[in-house]
Amino acid sequence: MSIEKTLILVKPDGVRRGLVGEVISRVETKGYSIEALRLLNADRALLEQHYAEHIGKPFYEPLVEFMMSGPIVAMVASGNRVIEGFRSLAGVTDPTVAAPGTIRGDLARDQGTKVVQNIVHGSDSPESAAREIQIFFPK
Ligand code: DAT
Ligand code: MG
Repeated sequence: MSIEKTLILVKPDGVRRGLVGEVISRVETKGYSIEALRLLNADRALLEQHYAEHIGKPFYEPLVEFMMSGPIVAMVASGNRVIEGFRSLAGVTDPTVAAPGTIRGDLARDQGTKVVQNIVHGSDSPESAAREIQIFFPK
């Protein structure tokens, strides 16, 4: 049985605020392993692939603009049930209601922008994880 992997992104708001270490620390403290990590400036083509499911939604263009607004950190984390586990560490999408104790609940809030800025991305299923890891770590 292969150990599960997930794609985690620290979004531009997280990098700008110096929260890369904090996110990595929460992942490692939980007991997951970091398998790969890179800092990059995402371009539109890459984000179109990554956020394909959201194309056409009202927040899609603001989402892409936000994700291109500064460097991001992409990483692959591994461990049993890490996909579900990281989503739990991240908290729900809306940081206003994300539970205290979660990354989004502790570190983010509504900024009044068209797109929700919530520090991190985490794959939501094994299929998404395989697809997204390939986008950010092709080989
Ligand atoms: P998640 O990142 O929790 O998996 P998602 O995949 O539904 O959420 O959406 C991707 C990102 O787009 C999300 O992190 C923040 C933004 N977003 C989602 N729904 C939104 C909405 N209704 N209004 C504004 N931004 C939204
Ligand atoms: Mg998602």
